[in-house]
Amino acid sequence: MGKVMFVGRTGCGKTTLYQALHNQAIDYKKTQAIDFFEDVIDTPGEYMENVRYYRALNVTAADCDIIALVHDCTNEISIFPPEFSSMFSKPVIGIITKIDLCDDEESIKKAERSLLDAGAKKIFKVSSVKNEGIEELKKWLNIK
Ligand SMILES: Nc1nc2c(ncn2[C@@H]2O[C@H](COP(=O)(O)OP(=O)(O)O)[C@@H](O)[C@H]2O)c(=O)[nH]1
Ligand SMILES: [Mg+2]
Repeated sequence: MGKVMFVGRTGCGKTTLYQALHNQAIDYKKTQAIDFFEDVIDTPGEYMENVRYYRALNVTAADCDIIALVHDCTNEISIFPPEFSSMFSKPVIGIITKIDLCDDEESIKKAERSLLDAGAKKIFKVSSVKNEGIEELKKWLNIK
């Protein structure tokens, strides 16, 4: 699939997901700036939390092939406005993280609905900590 850009609020699990997708030890590290890796662009949560940074996300999207809206299922409120995907001219997927912390079907469904409303065309459900859904996402993104 080429390069994927992770977008989502601080703490939703973007950096941990990067580590899980690359078989790295899970190690907390605050993302202070945009991190460019071979197959992933990891963005700081502030870029999503502050509307003034939307433009920076948009510019950075030029360097990726697909955008992933990352949402933590324990968070009841989605940060993505409806049709958020329309600001990108690239395919947009949704990734629901921390599914190990959400055993009720309703919070997962809610997360799924908000990501679809934001314009995600395909939804993945993962736990980086329990290694659930990671292989499927890895395959789909063609991460080696
Ligand atoms: N239980 C659980 N915790 C997670 C998972 N993914 C991330 N976390 C935790 O959530 C916190 C924020 O993760 P981080 O990847 O830094 O979020 P980011 O700000 O989006 O990059 C860290 O304490 C992680 O250990 C997961 O799948 N399950
Ligand atoms: Mg981070």
